[in-house]
Parts: sequence; structure tokens; C-alpha cells
Amino acid sequence: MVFFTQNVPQSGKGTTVSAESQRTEEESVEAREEVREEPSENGAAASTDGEHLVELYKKMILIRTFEEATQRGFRQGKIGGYLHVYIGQEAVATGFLDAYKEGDRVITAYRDHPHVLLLGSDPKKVMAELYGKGTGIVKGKGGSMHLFDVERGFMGGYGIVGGHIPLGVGFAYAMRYQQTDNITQLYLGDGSMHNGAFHEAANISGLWGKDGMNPCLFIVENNQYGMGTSVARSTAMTDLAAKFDAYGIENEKVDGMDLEAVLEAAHRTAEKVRETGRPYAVEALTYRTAPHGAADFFEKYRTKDEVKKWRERDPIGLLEHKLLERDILDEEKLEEIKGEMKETINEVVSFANESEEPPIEELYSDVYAGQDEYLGEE
Ligand SMILES: Cc1ncc(C[n+]2csc(CCOP(=O)(O)OP(=O)(O)O)c2C)c(N)n1
Ligand SMILES: [Mg+2]
Repeated sequence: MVFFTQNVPQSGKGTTVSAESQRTEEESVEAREEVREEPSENGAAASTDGEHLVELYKKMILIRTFEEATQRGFRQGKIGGYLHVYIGQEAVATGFLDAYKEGDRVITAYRDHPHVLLLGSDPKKVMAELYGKGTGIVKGKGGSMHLFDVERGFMGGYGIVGGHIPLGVGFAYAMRYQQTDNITQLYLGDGSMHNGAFHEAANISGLWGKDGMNPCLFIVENNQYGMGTSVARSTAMTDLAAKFDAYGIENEKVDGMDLEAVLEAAHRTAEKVRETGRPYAVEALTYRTAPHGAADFFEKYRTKDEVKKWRERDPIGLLEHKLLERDILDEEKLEEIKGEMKETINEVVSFANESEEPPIEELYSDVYAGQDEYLGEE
């Protein structure tokens, strides 16, 4: 089945394209049947297990319902500043964060709500953050683009495109320096790869990796656009995975709309990075069906037909199809799950709505290290 008809090549010179993305649909089904019989070594062979798929389906519905509620909150003027949702891309973070282990670090750009939710942060606190409330996950000071939950390994949330990439590589170095077997999952957009910060960081990551000192899993969320500019209009070399070849970083592509394909790639590559201390890159081919930001109403850069085509491969729709086909869930159960998530998110929104603004004294806290010195206090 060929589904990436525009912008994104199926493979490229020098790229280690995953076997999965080169297979026909029939072969893929056969291959996945094999996977079902043979769980992977790390014991988290999520794609084999119906129960686990249902658990992940619930997470994807939670993210989608959360994101839809943020869009409403934005239109109502309850959420200020910028808001970028992950609608259409859910399988990517859901699949990769399934391979998260305690002590790992996760860092991403500004499309960050799903990552923090998947790591187990309280959705109420995340929504309150977007509402700018004192009960927010960073006390209402960060907003949508600057979520943090360090206890759960979530190191942000960054608004400067590409700015977080060197930090992620640095976290990965620290993990080996401190002699742990943890890794960093570093999420980056297709648009960020044309930024100098990416090239400097990828270079040093590859170099440190030669000594097993950079367990960094680069996850490129290639949603086909950076704002209104397609990949093909941003770079002459549109094979994004292959760009990592220049820095000695092994790489592959995965169908980012297919949760099972993502899970397989995620567990395999995360384990490889954990074992070797070397970086690895996966380009997940995906699509944001929502506008770039919640304030972007006009989409002259893409056609309705293009969006429609990608919607036909919506990651939630694809997973529902599999769950039904394999008799794991029936239609009624799917509706029940969606209804439950709506109720949960209604409570989340009420909490954010009813929470207080941050108290004025918070204005100076967490601004500078050594704040007491700054305020002239002992
Ligand atoms: C250094 C920098 N340049 C420009 C911008 C403006 N800007 C915000 S989002 C964006 C597009 C980034 O695209 P991509 O990395 O593909 O992420 P996506 O929005 O598709 O998730 C740009 C150029 C910025 N925030 N930072
Ligand atoms: Mg993009």
C-alpha cells in the first residue's frame, strides 16, 4: 500500500529504511503475525498483546479528547498565548513512550501536551497550566509550550525551534557519565532539522556515540510541514532520516500512523540505544490534521483533499479497525471508552476553570537560581 503520496520519499540514499516500511500490506500483516508469536527480548512486546493495545488505545483517546478540549478553551479565550495540538500524530509519542523506563529523560518542542500526559502527569495540572492557573504543572508560568515534570523525566517543552536538541544530547551524555543505563528520547520536528542547533548537536552526538557516551534516541516527528512550509520547500534533500548519516548516526523510517509499527520500532531501537550508548534516529512519517497553531484558521499551503487523504489513515481510526477486526473490542466498547474519556476531560476542564490565578508573590519565585540573593533576602 502506498500512502505517502506527497512530500515524503519512501526511502533514500544511505538510509536504513525499516523493513516494515518497505513491505506490502500483506507482508506486513504476516510479519506482525510472526511478531505476535515471538515477543521481543525486553518483555514489552506491546504489539503482541490485545490488552496492551487497549491500554494504549485509551491513552490515544485521552490525548485526542484533551487536545480537542484545549482547542475549545482557546476559542473561548480561556487559554492565552500559543497552542499547538498533536491531533493526527498520537501514535508516535504513544508508541515511543511505551518504551520509556524509569530514569529516562524526554525532551521535545512546543507540541508537548501528549508527551507529559503519557509520562503520567496529572491531566488536571496540565490543563490548569494551559489556563494559566496557579495549580498548573509549572504554577501557570509556562503555558502550553513550556510544560515540565522533572520527576517523571519530562524536561520540557521548548518554543525555540531546534533549541532543545543540544539539551537532549547533553542529557544523554550525562546518563552515561553518571553510569546509568538510561536513555534520552529526543523528539524533534521536521522543520527543526534545518536549524544550526540540530547539526551541531547531531554531530557531537555521533562523535560521543563512538565511545558509547550518547544514548540518545532521536525521534523525528515528520508531520510534513513546519508551519505552512512543506518538507519539499524547506530542503533539497527531503530524506530526513538520511541526514543523520552525515553524523554517523544509524537511522530508519517508520509509519507513524500505525501504532503497532511504531511500537515495534520504539522497543527495538530504545533497547539498542540503551545497550550500546550510541545514538539512533527514527523518522516517524505522520501528519497533523489540525492547523499548525490554534490561531491559524487559513490553510493556503495544503488542500482539503490532502488532509482528507491523511485522515483516512488517522492513527486512532487505524487502531480501532484492528481492534474490531481481531475481536479485541466491539463498537459498543469503543464508544464506552470515548464516553469515559469525555467525562474525565470534562472534570479536567472544570478543575482548570475553577482554579485560582497564581498568587502575586509567585512573580519572583523560580525566576533566578539564588532568588533570595536577588531579592536581597538572607
Ligand atoms: C528559532 C525559531 N525560528 C522560527 C520559529 C517560528 N516557528 C514556530 S513553529 C515553526 C515550525 C517548526 O516546524 P516543525 O519543527 O516541523 O514542528 P511542527 O510544528 O510541525 O510540530 C517555526 C518556524 C521559532 N519558534 N523558533
Ligand atoms: Mg513539522
